Amino acid sequence: STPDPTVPAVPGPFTLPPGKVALVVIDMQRDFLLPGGFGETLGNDVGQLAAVVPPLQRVLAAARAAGLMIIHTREGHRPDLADLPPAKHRRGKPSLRIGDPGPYGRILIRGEYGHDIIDELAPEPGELVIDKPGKGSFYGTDLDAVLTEAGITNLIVTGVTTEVCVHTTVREANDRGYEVLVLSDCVGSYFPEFQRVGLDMIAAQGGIFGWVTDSAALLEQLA
Ligand code: TIU
Repeated sequence: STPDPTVPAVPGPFTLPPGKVALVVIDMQRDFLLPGGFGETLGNDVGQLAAVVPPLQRVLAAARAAGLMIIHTREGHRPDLADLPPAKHRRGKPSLRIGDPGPYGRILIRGEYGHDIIDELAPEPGELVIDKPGKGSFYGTDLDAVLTEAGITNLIVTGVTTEVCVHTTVREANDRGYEVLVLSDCVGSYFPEFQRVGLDMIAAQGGIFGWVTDSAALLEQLA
C-alpha cells in the first residue's frame, strides 16, 4: 500500500490519512468580521480579519473537491440567553452586549443575520454547522461524537480568532487525541502579535498542540 500523503508543516510533515481528515472552519460569522458587529463592539479592528477570507475560500473549494468532511462552527446563544453564563454576558466593556440589538440583528444570537456565516464562506448542503456557546468547538456541542462516528482522526483548523476560538478548539481537540493542522493564513486575529505568538505556541515543543503550515502547502496536496 502507498504511504498516506503528507503536508510540509512545522514541526514536521502532517499526515492526511484518506477518509479521516475534516476541515473545520471556526466562527467566520458576520458578527466577528463585519464593521458594527460583536468583534468591533469589543473594541477590535475587524479589518485585521479580512485577509483570511480569500485563502480560506480557496481551501474550502479544494476540500469540497477532495471530498473532505467539512464542519463550520458558530459562536452564539439562544434568544432567551438561557445558555449564556452571566460571567460571559458581563465580561469586558463592549458598547453592545450579547443579545443586544445591533446593526445585524441581536448580537451573537442564533437565527440572527449577524450570527450567521459570511456569504463568501456559506456552508453548502451536507456540510455540518455546529452551534457552540463557548470559545471551544467541543464544549457544549456534539462535535466529538460526530467526528468519532465519521472516523475522523485529523483536523485542518481555520477561522477566527487565532488566540481565542481557534486556540481553544485546537487545545480541546489535542486533548481528545486528534492530530491538528492549523493554516497560518486561514486563521486571523485582531492583534498581529497574538497571531504570530498564537501560531508559534501551537507548533513549539515539537508540536505541543499540533502543526502549522499555510494554505499553499495544503492546496498542493489536495490538488
Ligand atoms: N473576541 C475574540 O477574539 N474572539 C471571540 O470572541 N470569539 C471567537 O474567537 N470566535
